[in-house]
Amino acid sequence: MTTDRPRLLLAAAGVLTGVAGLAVSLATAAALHERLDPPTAVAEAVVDVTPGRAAKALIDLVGDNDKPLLIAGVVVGLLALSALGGVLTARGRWQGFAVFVGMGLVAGVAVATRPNTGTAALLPVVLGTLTWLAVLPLLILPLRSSDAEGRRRFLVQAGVVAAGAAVVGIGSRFLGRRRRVVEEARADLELPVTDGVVPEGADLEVAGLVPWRVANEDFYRIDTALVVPAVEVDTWRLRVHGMVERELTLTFDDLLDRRLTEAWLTLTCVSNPVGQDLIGNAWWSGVRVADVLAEAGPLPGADAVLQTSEDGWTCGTPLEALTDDRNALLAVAMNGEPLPLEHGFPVRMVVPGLYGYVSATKWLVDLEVTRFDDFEAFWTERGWSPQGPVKTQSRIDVPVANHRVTSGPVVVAGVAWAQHTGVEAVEVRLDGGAWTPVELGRVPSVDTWVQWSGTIEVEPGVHTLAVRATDRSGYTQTGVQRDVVPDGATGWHTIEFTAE
Ligand SMILES: Nc1nc2c(c(=O)[nH]1)N[C@H]1C(S)=C(S)[C@@H](COP(=O)(O)O)O[C@H]1N2
Ligand SMILES: [Mo]
Repeated sequence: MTTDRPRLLLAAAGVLTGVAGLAVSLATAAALHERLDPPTAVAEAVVDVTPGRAAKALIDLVGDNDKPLLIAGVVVGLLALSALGGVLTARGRWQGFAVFVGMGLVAGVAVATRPNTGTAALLPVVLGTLTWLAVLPLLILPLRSSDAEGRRRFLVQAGVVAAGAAVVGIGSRFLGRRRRVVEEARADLELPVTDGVVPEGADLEVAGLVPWRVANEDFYRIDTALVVPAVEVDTWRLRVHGMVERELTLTFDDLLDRRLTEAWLTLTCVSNPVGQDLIGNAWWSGVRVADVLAEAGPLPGADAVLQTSEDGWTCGTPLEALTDDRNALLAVAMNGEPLPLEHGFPVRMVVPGLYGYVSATKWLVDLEVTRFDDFEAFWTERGWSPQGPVKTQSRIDVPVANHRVTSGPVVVAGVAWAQHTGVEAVEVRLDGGAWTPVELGRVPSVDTWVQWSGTIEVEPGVHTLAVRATDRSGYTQTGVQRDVVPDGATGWHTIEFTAE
């Protein structure tokens, strides 16, 4: 009896059903100020269940600005399955319903397994799924009769559903967005910090060379959060516990009551391939982690601090690096401003000499003094090394790889880094010839990158330029090319350019 029902209309009924449920669930999530709406939770879960290397590739892929792509993919998948659900009702209504119930279950599991989600986070999924189950029969029943009257009734119902979804969708835009609230609080926050003055001679000001101080807007961003956590200053707490004499819980004001330290510090990502730009230098203001840990009193036997962010990301840092004399900071400001939300507002950690994945927790809320033997953290579970000291590296910014220059004297420039060890010398090599030293910018400490520049003579033709740094421990960068997994890339950045 149902074979002549037009498939296209059934698919349309399915898609419209999908949209209606989605609108209801997004509106519910917004109304509840949930950090994660169901499609975002599914997208994050996809990243999470993807093992090791594939996860890294995925995060690289969606890395900086392309996160919305993954969420868009989830929504497209949802709509495609909704269309299928509509079409399947021709075979028996339960088959169509099963598709929607299945999607609801997947979303429910994804939301429930996200960190820091209470039962309230499931409400958007539940209401969205109920909407699906209510709307689907409403749309397919009129299509039972294939006559003009049935079509007319379908169009009327579809119009009503579409209008309802639009109202819900637009309405939810106006609901208070937590992010906006936190952005406003951040704008009003006055911190007792300074802007930092770039030291004389640090920035060589060569055209095309990355500025020595990287502006907050230009600073690289790496994290697993698809939605930037919006953490309110008033409710923020830092808990310090585990193997300590005294547990501490600090409010933001408690933290600011302590002595503030400010320092230039270069942050680097372990996933930075040779020659790439997942690195930046900024002026950080915050409280020394060592001061806070001293108040808590780490117990003998502890060798690590397990850090946890508001969104449940974790990393393990050597206790030593947080208690020795280096400026490991609970940072509240970056380049003289409260941390941007993307960079960990209101408090993150930065540790000179360690890659971000083992030290630089953004949206930090918890420090557990513990032992490396007793835990695994987000990236170590995925095959990355528990220890992540920054490897000495260097990069050529000028000339740009594969560009053309005029033959004769050619300016070459770039950056080199060996945080907390310091860069001693940088050399370049043209066309496999002799290594020649270049000049270094003046830096305020061993914790920042160093700019380098020089002039080389080049004849017309295609050339190869390589760079290598020697750090203050006497180590010269190896030419052996190694990938970023498990503890950072090695090798000399080498480019080709043409002189004419
Ligand atoms: N909460 C949280 N903090 C995090 C991460 C993350 O995924 N989640 N990634 C870390 C990594 S791998 C790096 S390299 C730095 C990057 O900091 P940035 O985005 O401010 O440059 O943050 C670290 N802190
Ligand atoms: Mo990283």
